[in-house]
Amino acid sequence: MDFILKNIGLLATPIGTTAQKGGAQRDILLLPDAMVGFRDGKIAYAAPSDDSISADNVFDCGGRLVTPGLVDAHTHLVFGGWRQNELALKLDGVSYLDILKGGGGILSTVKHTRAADEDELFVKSKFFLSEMLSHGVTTCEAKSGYGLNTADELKQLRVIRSLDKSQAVDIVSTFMGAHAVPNEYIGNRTGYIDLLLGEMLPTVAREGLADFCDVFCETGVFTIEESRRILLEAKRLGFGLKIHADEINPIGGAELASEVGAVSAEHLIEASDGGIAALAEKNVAAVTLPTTSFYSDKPYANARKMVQSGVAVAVATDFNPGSSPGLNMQFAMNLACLKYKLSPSEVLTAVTLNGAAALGRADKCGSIEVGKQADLVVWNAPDLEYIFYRYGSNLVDTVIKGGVVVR
Ligand code: IZC
Ligand code: ZN
Repeated sequence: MDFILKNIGLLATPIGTTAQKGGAQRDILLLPDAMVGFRDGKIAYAAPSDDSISADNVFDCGGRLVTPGLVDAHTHLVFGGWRQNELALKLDGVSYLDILKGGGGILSTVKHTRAADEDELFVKSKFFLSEMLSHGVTTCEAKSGYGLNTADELKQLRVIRSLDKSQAVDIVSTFMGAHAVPNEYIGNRTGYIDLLLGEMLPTVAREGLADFCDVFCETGVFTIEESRRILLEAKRLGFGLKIHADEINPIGGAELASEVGAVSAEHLIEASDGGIAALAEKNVAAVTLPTTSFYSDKPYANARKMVQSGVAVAVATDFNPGSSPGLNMQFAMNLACLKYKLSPSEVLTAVTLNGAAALGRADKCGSIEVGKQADLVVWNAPDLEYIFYRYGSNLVDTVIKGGVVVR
């Protein structure tokens, strides 16, 4: 063994290489007095303490809680500028979609992202990743969608690729050219969709710059028909599919996710009962985003119903400069527990194994099991309830990524 974590007070982890849904979402392993050993960056032992096992490096957890590293399965990580000016508009009751219609919102971030060069975006986002890591995140997703032309979408995706290679957090990349229709195509939506299908998607595919394709399927953004067309072409080119579905209006995004065979549907605040049933039927994971509900002062997704219906529920931050300018997964976990009424064990699965499954990585990370990447968090906490009960402080003691202490 290269490395041993000993004196773990409680090891808490979901088990499996696929998403856990229904009753299985809360069916986690809770092992007191445990030990975890690593070899070559992978977990080689995870079981009750055993004094006969030795290693070159030993880390004493001092009786603390250990969980898998957190997976933030939905972020808009790479962007220019900020949007603090929208706070006053929000307080005056101007809606997110009205801000966008007025050329602000996403379109304001597009302006600043286009104006920024790769180095600037890289340095800014790298700082976010280090903050995410310090809060326990070892894998995240990052979407493009603030370029909205071929060159600037590619620029964002190249920054994501460089970031993945240059720091500890693993990043899964999603192409989201269908985030909004850019100013120069307002009045010519079809022209933009033709550009997206004819130039952006094939180039991103050829350069291998993204694993997934996502569409903001929403009133005033992309319709169900437009989203279907984009997603089916992305599927044909080999992308996994994601959809921003039924966030603000119940227009059938969840049903579309099921129809096109998406890996995940995201937001789902307004998803219909039929939409939730459709997700369950086709094994589409629900990536729910409670900090967005909090920050936008919107209702919370019915995650309890999703679990009851057999949908695998993940919880992520939606970190972006508009509707969720916070990247603390621990706050998302607090809200998922308090507002979704999910139990601590259900939320733990949501932010580890189910998040990994929503990124197609459940065979590699998301649980503490022999053969998986050694991505773990040692918490300043004696048990699992504690990290849902305390809020507002960073409760991470130590983060281990690929068998190395990184924080
Ligand atoms: O920049 O507003 N919802 N896209 C869809 C976002 C939020 C990000 C943004
Ligand atoms: Zn989003």
